[in-house]
Amino acid sequence: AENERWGAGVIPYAEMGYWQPDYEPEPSDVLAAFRVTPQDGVPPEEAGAAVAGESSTATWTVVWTDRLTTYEHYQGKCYRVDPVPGQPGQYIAYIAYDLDLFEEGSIANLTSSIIGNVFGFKALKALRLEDMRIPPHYTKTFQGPAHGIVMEREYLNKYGRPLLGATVKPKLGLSARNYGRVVFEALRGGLDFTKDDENINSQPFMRWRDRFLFCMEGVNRAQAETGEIKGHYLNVTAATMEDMYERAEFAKELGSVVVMIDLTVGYTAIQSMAKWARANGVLLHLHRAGHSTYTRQKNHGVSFRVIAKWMRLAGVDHIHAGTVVGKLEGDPNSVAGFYDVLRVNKADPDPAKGLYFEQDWASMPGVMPVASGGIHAGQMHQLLDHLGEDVVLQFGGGTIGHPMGIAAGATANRVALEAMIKARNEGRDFLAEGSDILRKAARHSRELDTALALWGDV
Ligand code: CAP
Ligand code: MG
Repeated sequence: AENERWGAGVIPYAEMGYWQPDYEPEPSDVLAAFRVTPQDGVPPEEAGAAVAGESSTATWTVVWTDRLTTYEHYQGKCYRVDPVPGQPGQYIAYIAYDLDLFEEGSIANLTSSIIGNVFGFKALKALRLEDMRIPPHYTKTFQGPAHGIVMEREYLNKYGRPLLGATVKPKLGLSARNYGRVVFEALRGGLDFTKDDENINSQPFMRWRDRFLFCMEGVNRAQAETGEIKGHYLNVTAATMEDMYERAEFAKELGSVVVMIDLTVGYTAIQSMAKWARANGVLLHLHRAGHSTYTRQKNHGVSFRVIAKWMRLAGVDHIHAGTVVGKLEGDPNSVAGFYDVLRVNKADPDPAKGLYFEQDWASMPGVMPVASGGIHAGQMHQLLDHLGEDVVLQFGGGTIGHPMGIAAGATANRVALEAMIKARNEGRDFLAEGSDILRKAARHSRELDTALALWGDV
């Protein structure tokens, strides 16, 4: 019967030793939780074993050369399979991988195993990598954030509140001088950061060198006017590493505190830039461009919480991680889980937040999460409540769409934030009293008053 299902000569992975219900994971094992949806007739243990096998040592049949290795040591072991309540046909398969399966400090190597082949398996209807436990033994082989949250605040000399930013809009088409004007206006109005958009690189309407020059002119003028340290995330995403390094070097020469890359550049390029960022004392912002193609479906792909773990290891200082209240999807519990992955040093499993394992980061610095996408000043109390203090709140439309102009949009955000932080520090229930706090602050700020009139206070 087995052979009928799999074809002649095909040995079930469970029988090859990839299903080991008695296995107790070692503290140094890398663990993964996969949501598997087996094809009809495929037992869930076999599906889990197949994933364990194909993501570690196995192929579809026993090979003679297995005997030339201590193969039991290298086999991925599916040690538990649980049905998912309320989702018939779906199971969570837990797999343990020996540390020796992975090259030290390489996300490319880790992912070529864990997500390399398994998502195309015929025996599965769908597969989703929900979470991973990265043991300290492995964590310690990665650089981690170039600087991290604590050091970022020291560079910027800004403490005790979320940082404020804005993405320059329209996304494409502005000339360099007009682009630099937006940067200057938003920063002088009260934001800490402005940002290139994910798809601004070096197009015919604005080449990168011109953008960098005019942006940094805006940054420097805003710093001189406000006495605060300001930054513009200069996107150095390009076709080759040589181009990325050239752009990053120029950004540093101009005195930029931060450069930016997109997730689309790939894991190795991200790790290279993280190394560059640490060596050069420049913060590294990562835009998660493209992630939804594989993070959004609930039964297939890779959860963003796993991407967030990989990116903390890879060494970025900032990563977009969701807003809860904005224009893009993201439920409060999962987003809270993403933020924990980025900021907390030691976390216990928390099913509500989608955290399947304990995670000990062994003091690896935290990554500053970035909340961006359709948010505005009228949501300040909700944003502070959901996302906490160590976060960059980015209002693109919510700054540049302000009827009184860009600087006024920035001021509205800064006034709203400072009013909310003050209320919180006084021990008030800022969430319940949020609208009230905003409206009172707006009495002294025409900028905030106008923003609330246009976008509302929820
Ligand atoms: C936001 C944004 C960001 C998205 C990314 C945009 O603009 O610039 O790219 O927020 O999503 O292009 O939509 P607004 P995420 O502030 O004007 O909405 O942060 O979830 O990765
Ligand atoms: Mg964008």
